[in-house]
Amino acid sequence: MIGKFITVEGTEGAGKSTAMRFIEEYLSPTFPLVLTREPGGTKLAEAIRHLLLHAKETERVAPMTELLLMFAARAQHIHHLIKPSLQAGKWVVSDRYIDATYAYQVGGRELNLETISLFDKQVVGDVYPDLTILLDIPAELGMQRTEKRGGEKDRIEQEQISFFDRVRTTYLERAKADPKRMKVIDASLDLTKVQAQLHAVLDEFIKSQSL
Ligand code: Z5A
Repeated sequence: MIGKFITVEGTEGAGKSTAMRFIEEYLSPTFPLVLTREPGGTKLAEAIRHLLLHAKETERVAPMTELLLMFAARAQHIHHLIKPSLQAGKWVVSDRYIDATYAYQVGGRELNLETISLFDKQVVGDVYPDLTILLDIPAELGMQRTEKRGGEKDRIEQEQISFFDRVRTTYLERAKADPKRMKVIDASLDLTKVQAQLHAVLDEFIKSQSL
């Protein structure tokens, strides 16, 4: 792969969308960027996203169905967008990716880790992020932020606080296990301080690429 792959992760309301805008502003003058998100990023993957987040009205989504749909969307995303973009030398920045599956489906839903690792190997393979920015925030504060923002909660956002606590713990455990790739940012601070941390992480990453 020639381009670089950056992912942004965090629990609900951590500020990922806000961070994506900042990253775009910061990198786009220098690097050819493709901004995307998961679940989603292609037409079919966006249709799967809609099923995943708004299927409540039709029938309850079983945890294993949720997992398989996440990976189905990801397979499309990798094949049609991420891989070709990286091969064309673009920098791909994705709002969520594989770490979200470990955090939400292993941590949150308590699905089997080995099953997910197997799909990780088969579907993601070597299309792993070069840098993952984890926006860390206590679940309660993240929920307060999204409540303040307003709008209807999707199916996953309606989970209990204990679910989001497990999601956060799993994210932090993954970051601890892979500190070179995953950089943790304190997202509970005000926007200027969050942006300064993002700035520092991106600068360090760019510097490491040009060595
Ligand atoms: N999911 C999964 O289960 N498994 C997977 O493998 C994948 C995903 C890939 C969709 O994700 C759902 O899919 C998600 C996980 C699951 N479900 N949940 N929960 P999503 O990324 O589309 O949805 P989200 O996590 O719910 O994102 P969000 O609610 O839009 O939050 P956000 O993008 O992190 O936050 P934001 O919109 O940038 O900020 C929230 C508000 O806080 C907003 O009003 C901001 O202006 C404000 N804000 C942001 N930063 C700050 C600071 N620093 N201070 C004060 N206020 C701030």
